[in-house]
Order: sequence, then structure tokens, then C-alpha cells
Amino acid sequence: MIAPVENKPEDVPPAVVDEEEAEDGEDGAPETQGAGGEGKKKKKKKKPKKKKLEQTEPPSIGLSRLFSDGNYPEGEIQDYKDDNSYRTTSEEKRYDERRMMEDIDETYNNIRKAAEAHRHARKWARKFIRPGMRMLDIADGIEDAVRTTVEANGLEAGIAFPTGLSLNHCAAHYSPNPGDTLVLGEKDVLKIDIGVHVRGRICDSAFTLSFDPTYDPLLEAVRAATDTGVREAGIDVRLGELAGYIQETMESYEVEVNGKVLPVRPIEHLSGHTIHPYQIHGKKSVLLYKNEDQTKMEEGEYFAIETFGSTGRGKVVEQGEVSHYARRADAPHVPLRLTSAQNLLKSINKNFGTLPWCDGTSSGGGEQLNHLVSQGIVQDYPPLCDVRGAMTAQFEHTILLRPTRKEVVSRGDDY
Ligand code: HZT
Ligand code: MN
Ligand code: MN
Repeated sequence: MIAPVENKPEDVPPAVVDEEEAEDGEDGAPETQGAGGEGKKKKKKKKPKKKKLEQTEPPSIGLSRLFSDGNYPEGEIQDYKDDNSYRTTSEEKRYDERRMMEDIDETYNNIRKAAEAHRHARKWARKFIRPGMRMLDIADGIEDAVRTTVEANGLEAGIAFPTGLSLNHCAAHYSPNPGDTLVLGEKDVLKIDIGVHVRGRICDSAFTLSFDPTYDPLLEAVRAATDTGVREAGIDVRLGELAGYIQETMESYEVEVNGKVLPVRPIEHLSGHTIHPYQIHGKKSVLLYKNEDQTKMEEGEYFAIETFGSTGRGKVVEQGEVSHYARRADAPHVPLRLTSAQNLLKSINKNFGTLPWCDGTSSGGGEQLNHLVSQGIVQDYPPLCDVRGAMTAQFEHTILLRPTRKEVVSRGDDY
């Protein structure tokens, strides 16, 4: 167990402080990813040089072998801004964090392992995804990489929700169902949204790939808007105001498509969200347009900060076949008359709990599943799409509002 404490205070036994995990200076600069520095080497000892274990392509090594001390790397650390900057040096807040650390350290380590698996899976995804591939093979490749690196094991660790592979005018919640023959095209804009969890601590993070440089400014706009959301997020920050900063950044970009200059519009009704153990979304939402929501972000919360931009109307409708389902955390207790529906619910509880999953039966969910949806026990999440011809992009990070600092757990050297 390590305590990621910046400076070792006099009253803390030295045993809990680990050099490797010490945060960098007070500048809030991104920390490097990976295993961190190795221990000191003895000067001259001719042992056969043991090559440092590295991840393979495709990933085949579980993270516990790459991080043999069991500690996974911290994400990017950002200081709180303005009114909140006192937290970083506040003796009281530092004490809170140390005291909380005893319980919380394990949950931090869990989400950090999930985030590290996310980085390994997406590094591989970026390399192997090419136009001409079937969407089903892309999903399988990514999900295999997640399961291998995170060392998937029942509800202890694994995929947190179906891998989103939404294309072009579709912004979210498309995954290929079995039998889908769709193939990735040269001009497609692909949103890759991967969820990984360790003991219910979910890392929800997404990026966009395009093979045609036309859409680079769209991707840049959305990446910048998400970074603004991450930077401006903080304890006591109001959700409606945060949305305004995101909007401002996104709207400062435009894209030229076939000689026509198009504004980049934030997508209405899509939003970031709080994350709870085994629950991908809580009650709080971070919209993409300035609004009057006075709700504040609070200490200890986990947020998915995600933004979506579009060259179309900036509005989405539900469109196409559903692939994402989740048992509602607040499911009403409804007596199920059909044994078949009871059995389906039992197997959902056993395999997924409240985590979203992808329906394995080829299409339309099946009769029992539709029954659970109509009873309000299961929620369906249909694909969300703007108008045909529009292009949409998404970037998303999971952040922790720690007592003294903000941790961008999913940050990598790619986004
Ligand atoms: C729902 C189902 C999933 C949460 C956001 C999202 C992908 O749009 C409150 C705010 C996975 C995630 C979700 F399978 N959604 N993040 N990553 N989708 S959401 C939402 O339904 S609920 C936003
Ligand atoms: Mn996501
Ligand atoms: Mn999300």
C-alpha cells in the first residue's frame, strides 16, 4: 500500500511513503505514464541483464505482471483553480487526504489499474484499426485487449460497458451486434468509447479516429473542449457554468468541408456525468451549453468529462438497433410473471449487476429482454445520431476530485 503524498509530513511513519509514487513538483505538469522509475541499480554487477517486461502487440500480458508491486500509476495531477487552490497546500485538506487514504487508496489503485488497461487497449486500437476492417472485429480486438490487461474475472474486473464504435453522424452508443456486417470506411469518423472497471471502479474514456485530414479541426475542437471541461472542473464548481466554458471552447472552431466553412456545434442533450461503483452514470450531468444548473461538484466525486461536437445540427435522435442495455440501479420491484423473464434477470444480475452490457442475441433484444425494458427494470440506450451527412467527434476523460488535487486518471500521451 502506498500513500501518494506530496511531501512527507513529520507525523507520518516513513514506511507508507513510496518514492516511486511521489508526485512531481508544484507546477501541475502532466506526469509521465508507465511504471515509473526503476529502483537504484548496484554499480557494477554482471548479472545477465534481465530485459524489462513490456506489453506485446496485441496485448497478452496482465497488468499485475507489469506492475509487480501492485501499485498502478497515478493519472495526470492538476491543481485546483482560483478559490480552490488553497486546497493543495491546506494542512487540513492534506490531513484529510492522508486519513482518507487508508480506505481510499485501494479504490484509487483500482481505478488506476482500470485506466492503465484503458491506455494499453487504446494504444493497440490506434495501431490496428484500419479502414476495411469489420466493426465486429474491431470491437473484439479492443475488448480482448481490455480483458487481458485488466485480468478480467467475473464482476471483480473487466469490461464496464460495451465498446462504443459510433460512426460519422452517430455520436454515441452504437456497438456492432452479432451478425453486423458493417465495415469501416476510408472517410469514416469513428468514436471509440471504452469502459474498464476494477472492483466496480469505472474508467470511462473515449477518443475519435479519422483517416481523412478534413476532419482534423473537428477532432481538435472537441479535444480542446474536453480539456477545458477537465481544466475548469473542481470542487464547488457549478455544472451550468462549467458547460459554458466547454461551449465557448468548442464554438471557437470551424471546419472546412468541400470548400464550405462549417461551425463546430456542441451536441445538445449529450453530457458528462458522475460515476459510482458499478454504476456508469449518477445523477449529475455536465451539459455542453451554458445553463442555469447551480448544482456543484463535490469533494470525492468521480466525473466522466465528455464532449461531443458536430458539423450538423448539434442535436441527436435515437436511431438504429439497440446494443447497450443496463439494469437500472433504481429498478422498481416488479413481480415477473414469466419464469423466462425471471431467469434472464437472474443471469443479468449474476453477470453484469448494474453495469451496461451488449445484448448477445443477434437483434432487437429478444422478447424477455424487451419485457424487462418495458417493466422499467432494464434501461436501453439506443444509438444517438445527428442528421445524415454530419460528422461528430467525442473526447472523454474520467477525473477524481481528490481533496487536494484533481486526478485525470485516464490521461495518456495520446489525449
Ligand atoms: C450509458 C450506457 C452505457 C452513460 C454517457 C456515456 C458512453 O449518455 C447521464 C449523462 C455507457 C455509458 C452510459 F453503456 N452515457 N459515456 N460513455 N456513454 S449517457 C448519460 O447515457 S446518462 C450521460
Ligand atoms: Mn464513455
Ligand atoms: Mn461517459
